[in-house]
Amino acid sequence: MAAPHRSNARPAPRPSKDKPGPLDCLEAIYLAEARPGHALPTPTQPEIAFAGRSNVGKSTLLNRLAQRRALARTSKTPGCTRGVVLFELRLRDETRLHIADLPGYGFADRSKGERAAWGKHLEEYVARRASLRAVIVLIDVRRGPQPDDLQLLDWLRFIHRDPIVVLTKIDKLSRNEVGAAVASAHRDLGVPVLAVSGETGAGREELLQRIRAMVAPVEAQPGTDAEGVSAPVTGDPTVGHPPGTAPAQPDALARPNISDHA
Ligand SMILES: Nc1nc2c(ncn2[C@@H]2O[C@H](COP(=O)(O)OP(=O)(O)OP(=O)(O)O)[C@@H](O)[C@H]2O)c(=O)[nH]1
Ligand SMILES: [Mg+2]
Repeated sequence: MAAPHRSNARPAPRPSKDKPGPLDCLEAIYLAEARPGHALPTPTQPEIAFAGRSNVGKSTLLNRLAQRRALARTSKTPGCTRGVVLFELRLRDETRLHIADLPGYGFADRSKGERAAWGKHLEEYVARRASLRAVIVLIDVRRGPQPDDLQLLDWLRFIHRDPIVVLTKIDKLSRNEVGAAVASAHRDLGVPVLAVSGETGAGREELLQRIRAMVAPVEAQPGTDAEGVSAPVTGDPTVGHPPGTAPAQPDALARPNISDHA
């Protein structure tokens, strides 16, 4: 376990011009960090994860969703987030969820052995975490999808994990340029694409609405856990998926090359 993050359970400070909204974050708490060889706590809430290249703005966006300045650590130096870091958020509308901030890929400043250990750790988290409802894949709006992003998206589809693709840092481009980038990513990836800025908060509500839909309680089916959050981690990457839709164990070729983790 690494040094604790700052946690802050107080209501978020809001500029006085804002009216209270249902998606205001009333509580945001650091729960745990797991590095290779360490397990996360047993899930108690539906979870989503932030994935993407190093420095794309995952931790900054998480802070923006939580309306906290320094809940997750951020830095302009790539490789800031070093473990799977778990937070709990409670919104005004009583939505409760966990968000996992993942280390970025595409950052090769570590030994080959360390990167391999990281890749395995993250693959296991994404494939096996029973409470994981969606993976938010962040892509820099100025660069568009890179080969490692495409590999990750392919693999997520292969293991039946729902990706939400989000273009970040839209404050860096004009409105027209952002529109063109969203259309192009949508065309290339074949999935809906959201656009956000962790810096200004643009797109926060739309993203939270998508997330809220993904973490909403599902109808209980006989013999299943409705929330899918208390199933044990069994080593089966298909845990948490409806029976009959589970894919075969992904083979090495289908896996993303996400071993460049910090
Ligand atoms: N202009 C602008 N800068 C951003 C935005 N999001 C993040 N940044 C900056 O980008 C840098 C990286 O941000 P992080 O949130 O630490 O990136 P990360 O994806 O968590 O990085 P790793 O933990 O290394 O994987 C920081 O200097 C942020 O201030 C954004 O939406 N707009
Ligand atoms: Mg980070």
